[in-house]
Amino acid sequence: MKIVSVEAVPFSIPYRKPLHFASGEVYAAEHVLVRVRTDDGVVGVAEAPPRPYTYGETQRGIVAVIEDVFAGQLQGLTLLEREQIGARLARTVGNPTAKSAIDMAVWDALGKTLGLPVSELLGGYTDRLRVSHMLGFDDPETMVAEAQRMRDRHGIATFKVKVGRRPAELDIAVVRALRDHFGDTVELYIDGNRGWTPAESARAMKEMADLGLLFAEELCPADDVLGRRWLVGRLDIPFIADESVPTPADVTREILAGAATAINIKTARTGFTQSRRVHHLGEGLGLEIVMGNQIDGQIGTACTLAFGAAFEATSRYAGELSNFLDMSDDLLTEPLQIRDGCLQRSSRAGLGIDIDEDKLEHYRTDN
Ligand code: MUC
Ligand code: MG
Repeated sequence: MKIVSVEAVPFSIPYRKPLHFASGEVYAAEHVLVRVRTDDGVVGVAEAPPRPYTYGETQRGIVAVIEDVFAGQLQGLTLLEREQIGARLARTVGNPTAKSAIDMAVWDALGKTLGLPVSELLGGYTDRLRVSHMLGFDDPETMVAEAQRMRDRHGIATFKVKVGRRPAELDIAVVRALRDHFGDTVELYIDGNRGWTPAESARAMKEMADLGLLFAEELCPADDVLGRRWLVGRLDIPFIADESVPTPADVTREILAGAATAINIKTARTGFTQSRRVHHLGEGLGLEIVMGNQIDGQIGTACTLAFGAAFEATSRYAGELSNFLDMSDDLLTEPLQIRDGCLQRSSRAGLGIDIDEDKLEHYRTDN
């Protein structure tokens, strides 16, 4: 069970349908495949998605920090020493997706070594999650058509609508068009990625008061300290903190500050070990939890699913597990399949996924 190497392989897979949102846009999944090997020949995998506009990481930076700093620090530790692994990674500040991918690859290797699914090792609450699909910026007709396509093909009935544009009427028209089209048959919530001011957010929420929104997420920056507290205090639906809560300490700070009433857990930024801490904290504070999407590919989605299915609080709401559908291809031998609006986790050991080596050879960008 001793770790003998940690490998970081950059790859690039184009998006069939790019995603646009208030803080950035994605045209290709330029991620990093992380592989942790043990002296028994077991290989654990996970992926790190660079999100410079959210965490400041780049693809080359992720490869460099893993190769130059983290790989050497972990050599010789066993898969059971996960707190020691975390402590060594924590000597370097930042780099959340690089650290998380290593953590999740370690858990995958541990599950494979023990012959047990990671989701069961974490908590084993259920075997599936309902799926929420994220709709990027476009005009109302295109976004309604996209939602209808997701409904028809995959049975998805929960949609997170990206908002935060100026004027806000652009986004309000989309949410209204979705509600008019689907009536009460779908759940809708919005994510501003900090695009609006607190006052703009309050005005937009007033305009959408009749649209039955489930949540509002990061409409304005948490750094607008008093404005954000003012906004959250006047809403009658939960306000989700996403990019403002990448650590357990941030969750504590933002919740105690009145800057949010619910949280996203993203395994891409807190792995399994830290996500478990965030989950327990959220449970203790009585928060609503939504499993978020870091614009993950299928490897990242399998990780989100494994964690979300492990606990009651993380499987209560639909998880954001469908963004990979917008990619032109992926790296798994058996693609994930969303059926009847749900994604079922693998019952195989570890994460239950296998990398297609031919595809990796084709999409890797380091040779
Ligand atoms: C989301 O929920 O915000 C877009 C930016 C990011 O950090 O994550 C995605 C999705
Ligand atoms: Mg978000």
